[in-house]
Amino acid sequence: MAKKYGNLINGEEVKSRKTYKSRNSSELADIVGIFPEASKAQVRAAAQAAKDAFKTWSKTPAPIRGDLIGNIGVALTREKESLSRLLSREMGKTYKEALGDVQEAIDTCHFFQSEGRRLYGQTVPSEMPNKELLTYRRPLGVVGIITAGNFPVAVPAWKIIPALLTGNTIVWKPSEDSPATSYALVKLMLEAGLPDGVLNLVFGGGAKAAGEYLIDMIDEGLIDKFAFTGSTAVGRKIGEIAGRNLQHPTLELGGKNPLIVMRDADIENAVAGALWASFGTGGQRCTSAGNIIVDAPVYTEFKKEFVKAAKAVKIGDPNKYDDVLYGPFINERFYENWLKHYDWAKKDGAKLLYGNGRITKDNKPKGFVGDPEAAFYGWPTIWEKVTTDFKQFQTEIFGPTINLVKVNGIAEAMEAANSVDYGLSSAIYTNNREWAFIFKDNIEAGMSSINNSTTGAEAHMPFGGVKGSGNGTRESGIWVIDNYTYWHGINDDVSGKLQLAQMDTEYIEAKDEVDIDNMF
Ligand code: UN1
Repeated sequence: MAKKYGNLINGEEVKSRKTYKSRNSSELADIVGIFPEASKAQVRAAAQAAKDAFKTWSKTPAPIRGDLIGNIGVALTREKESLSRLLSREMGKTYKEALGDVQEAIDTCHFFQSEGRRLYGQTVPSEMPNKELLTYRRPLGVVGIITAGNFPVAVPAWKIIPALLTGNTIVWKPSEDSPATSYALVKLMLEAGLPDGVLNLVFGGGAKAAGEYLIDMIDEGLIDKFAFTGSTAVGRKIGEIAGRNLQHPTLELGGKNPLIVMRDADIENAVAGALWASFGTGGQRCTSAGNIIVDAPVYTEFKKEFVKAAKAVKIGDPNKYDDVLYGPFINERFYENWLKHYDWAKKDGAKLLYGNGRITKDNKPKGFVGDPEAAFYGWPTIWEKVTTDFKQFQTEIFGPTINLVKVNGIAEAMEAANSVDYGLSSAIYTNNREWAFIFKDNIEAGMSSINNSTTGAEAHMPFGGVKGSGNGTRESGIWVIDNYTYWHGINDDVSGKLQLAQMDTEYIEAKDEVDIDNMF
């Protein structure tokens, strides 16, 4: 019998009247746990607890908060394998990738542990004598967080760790696809010593459920900052609500990431990068490749090698087979959304090079291992004869599918790469310095790789996109700190009299002009 878990509000486990089951993505009959659907009153109580806890947490010295982040890193390191196994079971990514997901959170802890001993402000010279100017970073207050299920540890950690370090308190609503992993993560964070109410966890769905209730708390005045990873449509809604409350949310939204292969590329390396970018995590990364843009002289060679590599891909339950490239869809909804693009392709006239919809007992690629009907698995799918006006070129599909787009030269490659409404990640394979420079200088994206996949951002680099991929905020590294703090400028006047800036300032007047022509 699966166990029932509660929301974690103010340090207590709080059950809800309504519940739902979290299932093993690779074996739907296996129930990981039963989780609550938080009511609006419970979400409000969590936000109120966070508001109350802010009073003391924001005054806890930053080095002490940093030390606690260090404790979280220690707990995550100790439980790295067990948490990764749980993550892999619940969400369906491979164990190796799950280890990477957890490692990204550990790296984030390492980075922010020592940031607690920096969190620098500035001392700034005043234009007046006996007056000092200083700047301080101040926390924003209560942060509402909603995250997706594809990176259930790394992506929440990118938000939670810097928000805590800078003195904010939190209500987190994780994806309904990964509640057990989220619960375990918060338990480890609480174990590290977080006072009650500093980090609260509420479960449930998005629309007309915990996610929407949490967004409602912005208008109720209980949330001071929102951080969201998910669809562009929901991001826009959060942006509007935050905007009318004069807040600046962190929005990490969709992507349709181009990977360019130029005529001089190392084809073997490009095929390996393209294969991983397209089918790694079953295409369910926001950094997954969406379109592979191939320079005409190597199109045929690349296509041949790429299709050959796709045919050799091993797919199956990652909990049973540790050498699969990818596992199942996170859930049925992801599968159904992915399947629709077969119709779009037919309508627009794309040519199917490889793939055949859902993997079943009677319809499976050679590399499939195990029982395909224990969950939802998709064929690695490759299309060609796709142009930039096709729906499948423009739309984020979030599954194992990729378009090959033939272009001629760097100018056409750049035009195709920039012709989507998204701008998250991007990649080029070339050894030509000029083409690499043109790519770097012109690509409309927040992140770019030269001779590497579109995925694989490191934990201390700025993560985020342009255009439909976000609102310009960045996660990770030093850049994220600006999103969880505001700058407070202080004038400290010890002159004992009223000194008026600009007006009482004793500027030194210039003397008679020097005239070099008449000097010699
Ligand atoms: C995501 O898919 O939301 O760069 C995050 C990468 C990972 C993070 C992806 N480090 O692919």
